[in-house]
Amino acid sequence: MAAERRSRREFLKRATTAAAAGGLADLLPAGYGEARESDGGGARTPADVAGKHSMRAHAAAHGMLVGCAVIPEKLTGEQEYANLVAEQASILVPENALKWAALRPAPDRYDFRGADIILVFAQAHGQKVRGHNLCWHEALPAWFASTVTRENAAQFLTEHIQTVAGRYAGKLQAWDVVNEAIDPKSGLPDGLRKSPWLEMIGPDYIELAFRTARKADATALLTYNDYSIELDSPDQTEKREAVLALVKRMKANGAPIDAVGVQSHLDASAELPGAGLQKFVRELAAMGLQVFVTEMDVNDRKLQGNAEERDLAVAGVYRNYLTMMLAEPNVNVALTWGITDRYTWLKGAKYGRAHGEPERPLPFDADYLPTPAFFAERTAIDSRRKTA
Ligand code: 9MR
Repeated sequence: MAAERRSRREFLKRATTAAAAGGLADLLPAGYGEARESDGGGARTPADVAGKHSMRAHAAAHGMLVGCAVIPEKLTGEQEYANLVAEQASILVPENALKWAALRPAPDRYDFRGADIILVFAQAHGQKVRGHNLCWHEALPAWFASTVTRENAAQFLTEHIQTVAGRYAGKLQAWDVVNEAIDPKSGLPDGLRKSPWLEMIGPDYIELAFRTARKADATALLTYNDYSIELDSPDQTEKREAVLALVKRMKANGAPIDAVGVQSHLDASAELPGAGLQKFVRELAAMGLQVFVTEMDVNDRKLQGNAEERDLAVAGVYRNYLTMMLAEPNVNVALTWGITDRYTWLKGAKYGRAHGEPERPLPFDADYLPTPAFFAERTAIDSRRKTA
């Protein structure tokens, strides 16, 4: 343990030095390394990121909500995880607990235990909750393929939304009503994804889902959520334009949509999001829609360089991206996809760093210490106007 602490201290010192050398010192607060050293290197939630220095306190001072995807079993089973989520987040989203696969053990049974844990936790800690999601082509239960047909698909979708959105009516900040319905690579009209819902119900499934959600919950902000719509690359530009066209069609048809979720799974080795996304956010604002950063993390698996350099590159993406997004008046909510690198979905052979090193895509590392990305995100929040 002592050796582990020493190496953590050394790492933090090296990170500070690397930041200064790379001209990125402003990504880290003064004394980033020393602060950990004086708290013994093993202390949890160092004082400089707790209380009024926490992400949620900074977000509140700047009129916005900040938070992360959470795992109910960790909220109840791991005190350190629960403490960190309580301290840092003012909005939570279940990473998986509200998906069909989690909620629907059988066609005629619902299991709300995981989602309920999150709602209770949030209420106890003064946090809002987003719902994710009501309609997606993934995370469908095993029985789905053999049970849901062209004949009954619309009924299954409607009943699911009535039951789930109805149960939490009035309690959620927003619902991701339809998730990831656009995929120009599917080669279908309007860039629609070849999903079971499209195949069984047809393109109307999207508006059916939104209209049913509005009837079930009059207050949650109804959201369309998608990924790979951030960059100015040809593929992402095409996808973003298809999302905008979808929203415009929905508005023209009078379908109830309040917001678009930009997932923001970014890659530290790629270009930064820029003018295209900014224009998109403003076009949505002109239509009266909010934009949420719903699932941010920054993948560093393709980066060269040592751990400290890669951490700083990840932090640079956090700062630049969130500074751009949070400057827009209709962007007032930002969540990361998890809070600690210990439980990031980017783990494992597919996404891990070179040489088997773990990914560090989130604001807290696997030991629950803040990464440079934490300070970068907090700095971006601070770049917003202060609330009165
Ligand atoms: O992080 C989630 C992972 O644990 C699940 O196995 C997976 C399938 O349900 O979904 C992941 O979350 C996804 C989210 O629901 C939608 N956008 C992409 C996210 C990462 O794949």
